[in-house]
Amino acid sequence: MAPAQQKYIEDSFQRDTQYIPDRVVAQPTRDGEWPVEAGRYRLVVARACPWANRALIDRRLLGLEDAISLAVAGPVHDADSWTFDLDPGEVDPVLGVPRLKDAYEKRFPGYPKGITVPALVDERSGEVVTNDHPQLTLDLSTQWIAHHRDGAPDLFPEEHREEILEVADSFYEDVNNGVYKCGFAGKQASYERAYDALFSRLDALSERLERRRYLVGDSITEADVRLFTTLARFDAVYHGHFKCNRSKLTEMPVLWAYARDLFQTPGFGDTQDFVQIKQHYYATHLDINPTGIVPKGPDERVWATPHHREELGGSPFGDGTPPGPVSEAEAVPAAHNRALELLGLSHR
Ligand SMILES: N[C@@H](CCC(=O)N[C@@H](CS)C(=O)NCC(=O)O)C(=O)O
Repeated sequence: MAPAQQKYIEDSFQRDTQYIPDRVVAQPTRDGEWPVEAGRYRLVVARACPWANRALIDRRLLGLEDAISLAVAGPVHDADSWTFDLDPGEVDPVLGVPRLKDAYEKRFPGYPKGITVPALVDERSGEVVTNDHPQLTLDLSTQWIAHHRDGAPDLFPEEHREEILEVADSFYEDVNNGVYKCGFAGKQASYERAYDALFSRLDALSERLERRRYLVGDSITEADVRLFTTLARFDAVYHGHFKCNRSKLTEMPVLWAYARDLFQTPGFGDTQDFVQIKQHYYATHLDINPTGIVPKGPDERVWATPHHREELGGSPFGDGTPPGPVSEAEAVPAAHNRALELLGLSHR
């Protein structure tokens, strides 16, 4: 089933990026700005979604788990909404609703657009606050500082902000969104255009990363988070389901080592649920996979192989430290990501 926000214009996939523009900020000064407050907001994600995965990784790297609670929707949504079908009684235990749509409708009755993740929901009112994930992820870094853990990295350092946004923008259209443009192309020519743009951008990124460990500066930044969530899904989904098949990630040596380096860093690999990732794409997009059959492979244990990227220098967390193990309540089941046990990244 096609996502509600999926649109074809002149046979090319067009992403709806008109978000609910509200923000949660340290010092609200105007309408549409909500106050940072620990225990007030619930981050709703689906583990499959690469955009939601960015927020999930940031929340973990920054140690915001106690400040912002987490709701995980089931991997397969219908045309109407993501649903909380993984929870007891198929109802989110905090929001008390079965569908994410209920939070959107509570704030905007008749909400006409896609019910998308990630979404931040006000636990008090049950109303959606924002689904503007590019802003939300930056705000986790810059507005929630008072609630960051000791040793939290600076994912959006002042001195690199311009470059981080420039680099992330450079691969957004061709890579992050590019895989969708390949997968949902309605005409051969638009597919080929997207495919060519995707792989030439990946080649350029390989070149950039050949001699530097991270995309910007010497430590992990928001730019790495934004590239990683697409690379993590590449061989499991985009190579087959979306026909991005010039090369697998495992056949692009620099990017593959870069992606494994991040995967093996606490906060990245331990948020990846390969079972849910595959279930979501293959069983939700029945227009491009009408049988709904979910492939068994590839074997994700290859993510645990050595990458040797530490030889390039850099330090993942700058002056900070890695996050501790993921809590049992938020852990990806071992059978859904068999690389984690090999890497000693299982839950505490
Ligand atoms: N429209 C936003 C939101 C993120 C998004 O598309 N999330 C997908 C899952 S990966 C979603 O929630 N789709 C459900 C829908 O569109 O109805 C974007 O594309 O950046």
